[in-house]
Amino acid sequence: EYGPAPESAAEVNAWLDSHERRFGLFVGGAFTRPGETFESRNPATGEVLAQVTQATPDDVASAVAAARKAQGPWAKAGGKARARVLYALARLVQKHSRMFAVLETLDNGKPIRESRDIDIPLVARHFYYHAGMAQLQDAELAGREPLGVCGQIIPWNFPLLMLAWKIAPAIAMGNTVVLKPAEYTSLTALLFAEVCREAGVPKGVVNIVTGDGRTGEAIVGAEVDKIAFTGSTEVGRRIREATAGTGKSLTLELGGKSPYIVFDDADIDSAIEGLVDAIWFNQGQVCCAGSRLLVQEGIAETFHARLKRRMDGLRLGDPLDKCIDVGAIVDPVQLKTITEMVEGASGDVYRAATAVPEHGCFYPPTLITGLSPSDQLMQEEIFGPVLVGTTFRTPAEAVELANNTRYGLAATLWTENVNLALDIAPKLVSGVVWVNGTNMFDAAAGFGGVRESGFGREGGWEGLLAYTRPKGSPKTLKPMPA
Ligand code: TXE
Repeated sequence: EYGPAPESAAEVNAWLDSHERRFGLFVGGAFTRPGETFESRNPATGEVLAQVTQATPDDVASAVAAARKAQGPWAKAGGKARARVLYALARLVQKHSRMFAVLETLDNGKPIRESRDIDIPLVARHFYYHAGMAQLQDAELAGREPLGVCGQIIPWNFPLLMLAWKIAPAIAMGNTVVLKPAEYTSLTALLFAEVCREAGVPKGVVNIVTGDGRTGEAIVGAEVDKIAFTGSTEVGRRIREATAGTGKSLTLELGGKSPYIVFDDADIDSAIEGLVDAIWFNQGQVCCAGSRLLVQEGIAETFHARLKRRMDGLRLGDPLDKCIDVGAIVDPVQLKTITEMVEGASGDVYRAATAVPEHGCFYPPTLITGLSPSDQLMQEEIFGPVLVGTTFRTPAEAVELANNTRYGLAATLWTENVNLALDIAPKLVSGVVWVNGTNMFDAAAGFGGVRESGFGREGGWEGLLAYTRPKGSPKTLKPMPA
């Protein structure tokens, strides 16, 4: 059971070889011939996994046309018919889960334990949940109709899971989609395209176009009815500007600098385990990562000492190894950003005394304490395995520090005092607040931010309604008069 399992990559390699390691786009239910391509690499080894097509604006227009053609019949098919397709997708994700997990780990660098036990099961759960919700549209949601064609742009940190968050509710409600995975991690989306064929998804309902930001811009500018974006705050701002006045619906799920507050009565062991999950899960490349540690003064010394000991025990290395806790950073560019941000740090920097592989994009778990609240590292998203922290004296000060950010995606607090938790949680300006736990996700619960973390919710009722409008509202593709 333990140790690297190279044989698990054999079926993935066979699949990549069956495409001669060159992929076209998935448009209208079939793969196009590869156009101009770029490389997708394994960040743990630097090995080129495949060549992926850089979709042009014309390619995007073809995909949108295919989605447009498919949309009417898909909406008319009704909730039950759509549910059958979503259930088939869920079952096939489970059937191919090993292949999806290994491919995700090879392409993204995340530990196989995470892709196998978290990402892929949550993907299946998302399709099961939305299969159930699709049927509701025939009854409880009969007063609402789909938006039409949705352009969806996703990041590289949870490639298949973000795809599921976007595609499942959209197609459940009768929309069709043109989705672009991030350029670092296109491969599980392409495998998913193949699974769509196996599941009997009608041609044109799901279209996958690969490429970088230029392809993303083409989607934003195309004749679509909605843009759903998850990624950096900077690009989110640009998309908001580009869609303003076009009548396109928009949801943005952006960055964060989420506080992780530990009160002096907290169960320290649990709070430390929670912290490992909050900031070292997926190498800290998580939008809601608990990346800002706020510890009450009375326990700060003990807490930091125990945390450092726990950090030293984290194992870094080959993401395919089932014993590994921390895998590879997604790309050399991201690794460079993290390295430079930490090099410029003014506080006390503690690097875990764990062995770091010489080659590949690896960065050790790092803790930086003694920073002032206004310090750049306390304010900016690092998006890596780097925790920054300071201390507080009173609950009021904790709230003030926690809210001292331009973001508002998630917050975690640890205390054994339920009254304190109930008092503090509503005062935190945050899309989600977790108490004595962290990273708790479910398809039935809405997730999303406030402030510069974006707007709109994914999952739950709100996420579903965001892919519909009241029946009979005018289609608003034309620019509004100035
Ligand atoms: O993100 P981008 P990057 C943050 C994190 C990270 C930083 C940079 O801090 O270090 O962003 O990462 C597409 N129009 N997050 O550069 O560029 C792009 O191709 C339309 C937080 O990779 O935002 C990809 O598919 N689309 C975050 C997607 O946007 C454009 C997750 C995200 O890439 C585009 C990722 C454009 N002009 C990064 N430019 C989170 N909240 O989880 C790029 N894209």
